[in-house]
Formats: sequence, structure tokens, C-alpha cells
Amino acid sequence: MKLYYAPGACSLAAHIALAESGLPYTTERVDLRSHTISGGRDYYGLNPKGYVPLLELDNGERLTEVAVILQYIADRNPGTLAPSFGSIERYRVMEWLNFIATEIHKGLGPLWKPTTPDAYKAIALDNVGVRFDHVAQALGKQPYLTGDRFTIADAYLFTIVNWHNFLKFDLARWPTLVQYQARVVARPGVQTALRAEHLLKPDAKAA
Ligand SMILES: N[C@@H](CCC(=O)N[C@@H](CS)C(=O)NCC(=O)O)C(=O)O
Repeated sequence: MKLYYAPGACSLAAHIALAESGLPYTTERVDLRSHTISGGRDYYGLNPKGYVPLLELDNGERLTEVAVILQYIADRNPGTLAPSFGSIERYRVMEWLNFIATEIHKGLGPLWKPTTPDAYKAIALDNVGVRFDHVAQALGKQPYLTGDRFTIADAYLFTIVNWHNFLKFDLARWPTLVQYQARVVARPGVQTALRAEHLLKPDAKAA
């Protein structure tokens, strides 16, 4: 498998899942400003959507969409990064994946755009804050989103919450979320992915 990624973007969730899975994989960085990859090749030629992540399978097929790529990776090794397909526990993981994708990931989208008016950025952040309240409440009861075990939903949530480092918003209102980020960042697979994307500061904390 080959993951096309951009450092710190939502593709980091797939990078973490690959690193945590123990499966063989390679990566290639995408320049999202020019939509090119190494050698100046046009990324749209690989992914007409133009965005990351893109996962190229060993048979050459290509998958897009974070929540789908995460489940593809998890299902290469059933029962490790996600419960078996068809179980209610799996639907809980999918419920979180959808929530993170539509309520948090896309909720923060306007904050990345320099053209978004500041007043609208504040509204978007407010809306995401309400979603963080919900996540923080769930994490007050258990170490990971669905219980005691790290799943692909955690890889996704960690990645998007980590954007507070880039978008400069404060997590102090959600202490359980701060503790959760510290718990996840300490995982060896997460460290591997962060290091590969040059997101670890010299003192080994998340950038
Ligand atoms: N619906 C997509 C969204 C992916 C997405 O938003 N990717 C962003 C980075 S987090 C991106 O590559 N943006 C650059 C672009 O759209 O050109 C998914 O779930 O994978």
C-alpha cells in the first residue's frame, strides 16, 4: 500500500493507522499548493479530487476518503484497529468516524482558508466547540473513543484535534481532550507517523 499525504493534514490519520497496523506501506508527499508530487507530476492525474489522503492498493486500485481508507487499513488485520465488520462495536466506530468527518473535520475547514472572514471563523470554531464538548464528555469515561482500545476513530480524532497547533485555538476548555491528545501522541505508531511527517519537535512533543 502507498499513502499519498501532506504533513499534518487529515491524511495523518491514515498514516497513523498504517504505522499502528504493522503492515508494510510506503508514502509519498503531495504538495497541496501546486497539487503535484515528486518530479512535478500532476496529482490530479492520480486523484481527480485533488485532495489527500489517497491510498494506492497493491493491485493498483486507489481509494479516497479518510473514513473509508481507515477502515480498509483496519480490515487488513481484523479486530485490531477496528472491531469486525457487522458487529455493533464496529457500527460504534463508524458512528464516530462519520461524526469526526462531518462535524469536526469539515467544521474546521473554513479556518484553513485565508479568504474566510474572521467573524465566520469565530462562528465555525464555536460550532466545533460544541462538538468538542460531546467528545470530551465521552472521553471523561474511557481512555479512547469506544472504550479501552485505540481504534481508527482515535487516529482520526487525534489528527483533527491536533490542528489546534496549526490553527492556534485553545484546548484548555476541554482538559480530557488535552489528556487524550497526550495519551495518543505517546503511542509508538503515532510517534512513527509524526516523525515521518516531520511533526515532532526536537523534544519529541507533537508540533
Ligand atoms: N472528504 C475528504 C476530505 C479530504 C480533505 O479535506 N483533504 C484536505 C486536507 S485535510 C486537502 O487535501 N485539501 C487540499 C485540496 O482540497 O486541494 C476525506 O474525507 O478524505
